[in-house]
Amino acid sequence: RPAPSWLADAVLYQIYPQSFADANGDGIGDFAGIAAHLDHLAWLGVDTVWINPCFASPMRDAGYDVSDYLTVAPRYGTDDDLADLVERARRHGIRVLLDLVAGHTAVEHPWFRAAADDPSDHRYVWADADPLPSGFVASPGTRPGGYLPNYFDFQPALNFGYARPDPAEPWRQPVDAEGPRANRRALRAIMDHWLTRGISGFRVDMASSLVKDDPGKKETARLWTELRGWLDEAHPDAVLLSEWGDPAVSVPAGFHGDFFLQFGGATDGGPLRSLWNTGTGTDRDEWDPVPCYFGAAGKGSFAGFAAAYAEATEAIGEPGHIALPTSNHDFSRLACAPRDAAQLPAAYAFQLTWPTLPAIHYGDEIGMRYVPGLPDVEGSVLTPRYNRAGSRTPMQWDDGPGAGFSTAPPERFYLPLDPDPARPSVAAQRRDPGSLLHTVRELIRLRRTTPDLGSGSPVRVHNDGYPLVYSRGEHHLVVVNPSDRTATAPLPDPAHARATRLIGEGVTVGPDGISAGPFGYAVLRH
Ligand code: TEU
Ligand code: CA
Repeated sequence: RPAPSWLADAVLYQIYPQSFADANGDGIGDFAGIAAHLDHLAWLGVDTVWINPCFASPMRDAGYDVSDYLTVAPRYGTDDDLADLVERARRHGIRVLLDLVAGHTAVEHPWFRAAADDPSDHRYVWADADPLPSGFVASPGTRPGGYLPNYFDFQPALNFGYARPDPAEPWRQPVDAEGPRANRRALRAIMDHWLTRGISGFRVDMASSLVKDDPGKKETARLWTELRGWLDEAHPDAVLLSEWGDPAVSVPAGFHGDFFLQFGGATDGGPLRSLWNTGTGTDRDEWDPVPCYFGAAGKGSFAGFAAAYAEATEAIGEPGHIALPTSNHDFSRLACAPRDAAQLPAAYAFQLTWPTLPAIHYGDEIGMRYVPGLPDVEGSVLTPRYNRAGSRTPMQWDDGPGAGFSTAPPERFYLPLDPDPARPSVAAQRRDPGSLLHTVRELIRLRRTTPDLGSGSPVRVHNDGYPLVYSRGEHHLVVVNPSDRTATAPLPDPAHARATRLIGEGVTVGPDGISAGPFGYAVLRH
């Protein structure tokens, strides 16, 4: 079954619900807060939102530790509030995707509490062995042995079996054993529950992690193919996007898009960074120990990025199945320091004209920065150098003391606001037609009204040094210079000399070729 056609010009927006908007003044974002800001999203032009996990949870990993998949977390509202949000979003032309944490639960989940006391339970990967196999964590219950965690220790892996079962190691169960079968049924029931309530699909957390010791992820792919087969009957329009990292495997298994290009940047600065600047990051250490986004001179390897993209696209057989996020709740944002602001329009010009599914992490549309030095909140610490909380701070709606995020006193916010007195805001940028927010909006509008620029139409790269030069479809040429120096390239075709600029800054195109000033960009029609 092909991807739904609306995905070709979809622009995804990621909402970290804790931090988007707080409607009831308790210092934590909620569903009613999101509903109150749908106008902003519709004005910006996004048509799909993905909400990070919003289910019942002890919140030791921001909700990626689910204790009940069928009830929302009370801090965000009620099940009815979510239903109301989904309906209001629909009226704004916006689809809602939820986050499916398929591979693990919280230790507080009733399934795990039962398993920790019951040696006949097979919902989790449990070794009744002494000593425990490596990687296992000691039982918190009366049952001997211990369990396999999937991410943090308090996130026990659900048992979907091992690709290479071994009776001598009984926790290595076959994928068709009773526990894995029960868990696959549970996944169907969870998906069915929320799809029946009007959501459009899921972003699947750690989708590749389900079957253990699975070389090539063949058994994990088989599992998702089976689930997709069920969805095709029960909810044929449901969209599944994977956090997997290998679209050549995840897309044939039934995912419509894979967050492939979020990897490779992790703690050194995030998704687009690996494209923009593959340097070690030492160029910013003089001002800030936190990994950041761009290198001053544009040291990145676009050629490497383009090659990885081409290889993945060839394996899938068509473009449009790779998601390219600006950043997310795990990685540093596009901006870390004031000097990054000058580079953001060009980054967006690239993201919104490349044949990937663009995803905007809330706040990136105004250039909210990665905030260094925050406390560990809800499992956000990863390394001493990098704290995930820095990309999860409250959304900056206006220039008031609480940034329009909440009416609670800022000291009661669940995470501190960016303390920078010059922090950007939606209100200020809406008043300024030259702002990043207006540029992003215009680029989104262009993408969504120009089939050549959508994710379904292929790309032809003409120059993979600086400036990047590529064609989209028959009639569109894109020039992007990630560097702070003027860069030139030959014209791919003499006809381009007469091209019309649809949007851009700092790029000239003429009979002598293309010249792009520092961080210049242009989308041209010829
Ligand atoms: O992240 C899984 C994942 O791939 C991480 O290893 C990621 O690369 C890391 O956070 C880099 O900073 C997902 C969620 O996005 C994350 O927030 C959760 O903590 C994790 O799963 C466990 O559910
Ligand atoms: Ca609230």
